[in-house]
Amino acid sequence: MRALKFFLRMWGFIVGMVLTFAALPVGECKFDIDDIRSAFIEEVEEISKTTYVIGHTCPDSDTVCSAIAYANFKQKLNVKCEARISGEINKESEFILNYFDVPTPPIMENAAGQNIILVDHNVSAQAVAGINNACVVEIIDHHNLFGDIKSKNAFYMTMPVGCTATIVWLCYKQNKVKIDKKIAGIMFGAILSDTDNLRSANTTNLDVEAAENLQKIASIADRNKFFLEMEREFTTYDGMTAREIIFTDFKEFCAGGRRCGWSTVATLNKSELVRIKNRLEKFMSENLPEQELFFIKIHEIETYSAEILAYGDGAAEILASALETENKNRFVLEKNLPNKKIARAITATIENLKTAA
Ligand SMILES: [Mn+2]
Repeated sequence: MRALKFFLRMWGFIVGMVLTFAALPVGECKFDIDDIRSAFIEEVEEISKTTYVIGHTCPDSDTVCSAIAYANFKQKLNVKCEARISGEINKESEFILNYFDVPTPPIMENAAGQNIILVDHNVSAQAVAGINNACVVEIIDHHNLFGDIKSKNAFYMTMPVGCTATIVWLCYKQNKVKIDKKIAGIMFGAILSDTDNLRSANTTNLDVEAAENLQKIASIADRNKFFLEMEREFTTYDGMTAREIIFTDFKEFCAGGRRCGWSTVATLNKSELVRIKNRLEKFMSENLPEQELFFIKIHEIETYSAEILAYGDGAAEILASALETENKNRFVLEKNLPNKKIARAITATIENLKTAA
């Protein structure tokens, strides 16, 4: 029995190697994930088993599209691979998948006992349930490394770029694997989503190069037009209460021992920004937040500017100092700033106040 098992494993190993090398143009490949993977493929519980590529919970477009594109890439290298999602997709992802006629992957409820490739995250708090009892074989990500995911032999690929799809694009390029039109389309959508149409501060030259190449393959004539169309659905808050709008994209952080709430609201253009702002201001004047300090950043997509509303004792002063502005009544950013950057400045301001006091 043991001998048979060993024979089957070796056979699978040899077949895997042959298929891997057969899929690659001889002498051209500089970089191949499966080359490395094959070295520890026997560690993977059952090599004949499907590997699932999955993104984080509360999926965004990068997480969904990168999972599909990376699974497609692995399939082209003859790896038994399928994409999964760890929750319902949002309206923006729905738009992208419909636009390029790509089916939504099935939801995976629990990853325990499965071979898993994680994309777009590296912490178990954001991962599908059961991840600590899964066999994680790869992590492809562009986030800070807070990783607490345990794995014997994961192939870990992380780059400080604007989008996971950019790394996936690089995998295709480096392995000289052809990118299908539909897959190019959803990767293009993912990059525009994560980099706010290549304008966000985390956008790198590689993201721009990837987006330009994918746009060409997907035959999208006008990038800005596609982006606005993609965001239109996402930024209509019709039928939603002010409270629902505020908590659509909401995070809490602690600054100098003070509990802060941070809401991000996206709108399509200046007039929409004003309309939503008036609604939210009215709501906030009638409802006290739970947090000591409460900030709402409303940005608009057309010119990528933003305005921040501040609530709570000393909130306006703290924000003015964090943004290095004199005006304590109106916080307008001509160019939208990443939330993380503002949160860091707020934290530093509060800590400075504490030491000064
Ligand atoms: Mn991402």
